[in-house]
Amino acid sequence: FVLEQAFSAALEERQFVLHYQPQVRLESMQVIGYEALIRWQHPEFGLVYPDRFITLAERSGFILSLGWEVLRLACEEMAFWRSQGIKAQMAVNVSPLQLRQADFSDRVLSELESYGLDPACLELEVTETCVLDAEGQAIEHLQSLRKAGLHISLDDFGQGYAGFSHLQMLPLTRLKIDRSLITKLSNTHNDSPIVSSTIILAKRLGLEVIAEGIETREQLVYLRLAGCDIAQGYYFSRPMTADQLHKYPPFMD
Ligand code: G
Ligand code: G
Ligand code: MN
Ligand code: NA
Repeated sequence: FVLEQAFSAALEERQFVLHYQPQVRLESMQVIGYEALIRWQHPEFGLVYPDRFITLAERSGFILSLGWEVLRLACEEMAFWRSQGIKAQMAVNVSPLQLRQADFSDRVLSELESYGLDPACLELEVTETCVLDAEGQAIEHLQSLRKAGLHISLDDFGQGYAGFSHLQMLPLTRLKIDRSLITKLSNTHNDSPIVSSTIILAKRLGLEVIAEGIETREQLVYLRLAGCDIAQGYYFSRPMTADQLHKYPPFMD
């Protein structure tokens, strides 16, 4: 199959790269970490975004190899940060299919260990579908990783089922409010009962709240008043290449 060959070749040629988008704690306005976002640096087509290939990678099973490559790249970058004395977390997106691997949690922990990294510096972003998906194994993996100190966040909350039961079934530390809800803020005169009550709900469950897709100062002010802990979006920064990040580290501001 042609696409599968292209994927494997790209992996071998190290054509997959991570871009990093800062996450800002609203209380201190300091960058506390970055979300790693994958891109395919294609020799012919240029920079290819994940919406063009993640679904295909999931269908072909390539997402498993790709997932380990992403983790390796993230650990490499975090090891570099550590060598520079930079304390920042890394959030990595995880496909539900990855959580079906019997050795998933063990392998994540041994990867962290091989780079000498504290598990608390890694956050896994999972989606609600992983609950429906993997016959309990997904949740067990997340529980062991949580126990080992990793952060687990529920990504894209408010986009799909937004099921309350999922919030209690998963060993979460953070809830990520989907961009679509944040975008709507500006159209509703910056008031949203859905956003503000989601924040209250999350806090009652002992979770930190991250809002993604923040683009305006008005959204920032609203979210801060509503008790949101952390924010991410173009208002602060677009996802940056490693070079950009090293040259203009926003955490130095
Ligand atoms: O960066 P961008 O907005 O184009 O990302 C689009 C989507 O791709 C996001 O929903 C994100 O969750 C997903 N994505 C980005 N990087 C990864 C990755 O490393 N693994 C997986 N499974 N999904 C990713
Ligand atoms: O994991 P997830 O699917 O949520 O990935 C977030 C995606 O949203 C990334 O592809 C990122 O490039 C994109 N993104 C991040 N901040 C903003 C923003 O402020 N506005 C818009 N339109 N997209 C954003
Ligand atoms: Mn994400
Ligand atoms: Na998201």
